[in-house]
Amino acid sequence: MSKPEVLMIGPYPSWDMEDLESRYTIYRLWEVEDRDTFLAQRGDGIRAVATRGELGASAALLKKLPKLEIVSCYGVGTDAIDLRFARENGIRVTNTPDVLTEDVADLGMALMLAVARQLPEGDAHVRAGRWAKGNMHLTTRVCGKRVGVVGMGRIGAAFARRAAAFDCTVSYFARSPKPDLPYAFVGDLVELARQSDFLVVTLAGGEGTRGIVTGEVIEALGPDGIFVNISRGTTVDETALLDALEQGRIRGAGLDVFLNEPAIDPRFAGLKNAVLQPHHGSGTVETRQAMGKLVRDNLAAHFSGQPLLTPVV
Ligand code: 8YV
Repeated sequence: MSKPEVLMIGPYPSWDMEDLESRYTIYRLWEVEDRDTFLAQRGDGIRAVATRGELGASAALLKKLPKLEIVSCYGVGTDAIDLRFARENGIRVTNTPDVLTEDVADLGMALMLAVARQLPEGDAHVRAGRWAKGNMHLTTRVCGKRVGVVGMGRIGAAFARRAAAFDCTVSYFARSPKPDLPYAFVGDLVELARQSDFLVVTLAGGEGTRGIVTGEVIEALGPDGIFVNISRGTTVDETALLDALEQGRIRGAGLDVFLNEPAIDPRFAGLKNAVLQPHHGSGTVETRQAMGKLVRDNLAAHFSGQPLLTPVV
């Protein structure tokens, strides 16, 4: 029997590629120069798409795959996949929830600590030999501070647990209060920012949260406030954030996500008060192995007629 044809939008680690290549006929879209011609020639044989969170699958692409049955996403966020098109056309969609939650929350804590305690400056102070000439300037305490968590899904809750373990007072903004959680719900994001020393965004991306962190929210955080984003760049008014950071209207930011990744706004590179990461919240060997396995297990389940493990659509 011929192997099912799978279109990959971007590469996965070698351990996944080897397994996928042994089970499926794999097309590597990122290596294709003329995508339109390729899709016109091969599109109607493709039964599955394997993508990544940040690469997604647009309706324009999905329309060129008339026999498509499933999109399997390496990532929890499916905001870059046209779910409505998938739903309307009977295409299943899976993602990789849970397995990455703790690592993304860890990176949120790491960014919060790195910005407040100015780890990059400390590192540079030691390496440049400035320590022998004098002590580094003092930084900002994290423990015991007021942390506002924006979004209280799996990642928000995992982050809140970590912040609570640092004796921080946690409050949160979400679509609705979560009565099971021991944190204060604040239904107004500007008010949450006003009450917080650290504002940490853990929301899902997509139209429902686009630009939800407005200039007014950033302003409310104030000159001592630190902003952290481990969700999607789309959730923030990025121009307002850059202006506030450049003008010192907030103290700093720890950012794992941006608009237009990886070609992010060059203004970020000039900021001394921001710690930047290359969308690496889930970027550990352990988590990426679990994510890849989940993508492969979902595809295997689909092609053997078993229930999907983590269906979105
Ligand atoms: C990326 C993510 O998918 O889970 C998500 O939604 O954004 C990330 O885990 C990751 O960079 C894999 O490409």
